[in-house]
Amino acid sequence: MSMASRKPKKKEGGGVRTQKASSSVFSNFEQTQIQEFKEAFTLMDQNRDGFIDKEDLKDTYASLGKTNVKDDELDAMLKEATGPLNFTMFLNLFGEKLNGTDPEETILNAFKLLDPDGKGHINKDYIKRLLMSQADKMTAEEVCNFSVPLRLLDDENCS
Ligand SMILES: [Ca+2]
Repeated sequence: MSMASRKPKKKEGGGVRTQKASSSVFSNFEQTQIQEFKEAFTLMDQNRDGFIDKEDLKDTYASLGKTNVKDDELDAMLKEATGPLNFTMFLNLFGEKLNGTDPEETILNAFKLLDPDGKGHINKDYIKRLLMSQADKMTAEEVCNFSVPLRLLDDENCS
């Protein structure tokens, strides 16, 4: 057999390829989308240590005017993560849900996650300030134009 001298095929990587999971989740999204997710993540990572934990969620809710969130609810949210909730994990968990066609929509989707029942407990002035300072810096009119149909803002100033 002339094939006898075949080289043993080197096993790819050989070891654990932990990077694979993270690179595949990133490859699901456009670079610009990832940037948008990063903005949303940064907004929620209140103490900027690269991980979203219970305190961050509490602070995020508090900054949105919602201070009566139960620990149980926060634990339930964090339980969805299989490890520390860093940006990669955040993408894995929320990427699909956050996916929007533009930065504003992405950020709004992030807020919808924070107020899943649409009870409107999110402070509308905060959202407005946010939308007018983030991304493409929307005007007050633009904020009205898309947030009212989405029932995110029930703003009497929007006509
Ligand atoms: Ca944090």
